[in-house]
Amino acid sequence: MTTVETDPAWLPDEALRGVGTRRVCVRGEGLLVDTVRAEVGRACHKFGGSDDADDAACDLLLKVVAGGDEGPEGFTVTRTARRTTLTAAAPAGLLHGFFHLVRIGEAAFTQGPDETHRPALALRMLDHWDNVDVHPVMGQVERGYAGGSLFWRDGRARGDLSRIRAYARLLASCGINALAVNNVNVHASETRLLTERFTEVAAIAAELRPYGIRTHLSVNFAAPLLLGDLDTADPLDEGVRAWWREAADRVYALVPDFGGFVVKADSEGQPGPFAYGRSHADGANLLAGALARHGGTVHWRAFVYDHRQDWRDRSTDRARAAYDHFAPLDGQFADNVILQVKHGPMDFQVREPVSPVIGALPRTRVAVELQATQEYTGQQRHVCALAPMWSEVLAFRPEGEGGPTVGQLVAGGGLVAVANVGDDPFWTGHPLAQANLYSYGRLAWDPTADADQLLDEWAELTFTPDLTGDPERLRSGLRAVLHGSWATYEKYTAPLGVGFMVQPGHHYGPSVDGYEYSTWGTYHFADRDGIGVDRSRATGTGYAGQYAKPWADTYERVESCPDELLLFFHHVPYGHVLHSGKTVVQHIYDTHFEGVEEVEAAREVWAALADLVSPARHTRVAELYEEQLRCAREWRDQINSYFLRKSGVPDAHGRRIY
Ligand code: GCW
Repeated sequence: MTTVETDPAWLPDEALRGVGTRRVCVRGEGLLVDTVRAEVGRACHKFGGSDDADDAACDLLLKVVAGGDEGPEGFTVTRTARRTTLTAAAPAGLLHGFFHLVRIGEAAFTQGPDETHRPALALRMLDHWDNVDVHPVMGQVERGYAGGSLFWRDGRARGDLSRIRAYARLLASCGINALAVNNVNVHASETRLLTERFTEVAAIAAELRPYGIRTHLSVNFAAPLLLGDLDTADPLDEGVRAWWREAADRVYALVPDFGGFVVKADSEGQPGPFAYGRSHADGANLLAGALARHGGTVHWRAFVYDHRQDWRDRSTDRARAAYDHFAPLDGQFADNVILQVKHGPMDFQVREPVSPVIGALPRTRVAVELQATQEYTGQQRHVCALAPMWSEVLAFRPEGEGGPTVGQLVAGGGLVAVANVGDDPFWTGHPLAQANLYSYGRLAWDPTADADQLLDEWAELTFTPDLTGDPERLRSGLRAVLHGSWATYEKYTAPLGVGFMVQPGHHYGPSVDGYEYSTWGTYHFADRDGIGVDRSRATGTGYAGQYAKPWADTYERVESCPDELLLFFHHVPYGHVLHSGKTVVQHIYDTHFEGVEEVEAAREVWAALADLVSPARHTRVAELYEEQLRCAREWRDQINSYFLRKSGVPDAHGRRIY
């Protein structure tokens, strides 16, 4: 691997030229206004503008106007021939507005209609699955593909926190405003972050704060017990309540703007309220009670299922679990509890239906959790731009046509993504994986934004210094490698929504039966005649019935189920003809050949950009394309061979299958 200095990602100096060449005036007070002032100062110093123009003489005026109606984070841009004015009702709005101006570049200084922008979602969060200690199996960052943790090193918070400040700046510039600093699997030493080690969290919070990012902490539900203070963690025990109250009080004494707790309870071995015969509402409300008077929030994860099931037992369906556990609890959660639901019912597969939980708790604040880290989507060795998938999720209407979108339903809860960042010089390992972080933040700000446009926007900023040679060739090359990359990845991996087929444990690369006889509830049931999981009400697990009527009906029947989800909902013969007109098995062969061809083509497109892209970035991506291609061929050949051998049906085009 080539090494480079820390990459500027989507904020290369050059991207600030527009602001930096102007006579700028910043008005207002407070930490975030000071941040804007410092940004302006740096840009002007670099590009020869002035950062101390007075109101009358400036051509860019940024000011906080108390009483404005932009809300806590919104802003208004007014562009006349003489001057561009950015106003915000609060400092956070000024900061977001500043980065908006950076994003639109010279267009900020051409005349145009007034525009007011406000985030659709108040909470736009990243969850870091970072461990303080290096975990023997999971390493330092669980499902991390970009090196070690940005926050933790050698068993404690890093001494040099400057990179965290740079990170906060990147996050703020794409709209993110909250971050959890440790893994939801809270191991022994991480449990102590809440108590005697909270000063380390406070030091990190101090670096995130100037960019408007609130710090959250993942906590261990059994902390009062595990830390040896009490002999129970029962949520209804008075002593347990007092323990959490005191813990929260100490936290807020050090970090008054602390965001709250993230909790993975009764999930994959983490402790939870079930041990005491209590419900998840009891558990969540315990922590909510401790945080309420400080304005904190509990993010309670809905990822609760039986991870020790018997593959012989066809009646248990992991996909059903979150709904079965949580839908009956609607109305029982405190106001400062947010139920955090993975976007699909399983686990961040390349294709899943939208989780039926999202629309099932109208009296509960629900947040949707996405996975920016590419656990099942190529582990940041493959290009897989996820914005198109996330857009589909956010545009889904759980109640059918006329009902609200997922983006609208999560307005009270927010959007969360598992971070894809580490201490790698490119932040995300694969340089093009930065696009996932960026587009996530932008979609959280505006869930209706066009996914491809966001990818273009990311490219335009990131490649600003490279856009001097032959900008149109570079732009179209970047579009070609990014826009269709999720579709390509889907083609060469698990077909038609069936999921998994990955190597157990680390989840990289193919293993068709890797999870077929395991305890994890992730099966495809392929035999000589057919494949897929019957989740219908009529003859299957009944999962389809967890949706509101229009979707329950759509998914229930093979005829109306969309092709891309067919094997998620139904077990069908290999000869079943899809809406596309192809049989299932021919679809499998065709998509796997095509997927590899598309990777070959993308690799060529990238190679042809060598003269336009900075060498460090170009080389890193080129190296990774070799691995992506090797792995895609492995997927193609294992999947195609598996289904040829199972079904005995030859490829209609006589291509090579092993
Ligand atoms: O996707 C799975 C991962 C686990 C993860 C878990 C979760 C943090 O394989 O590594 O644990 O989900 O979301 O809790």
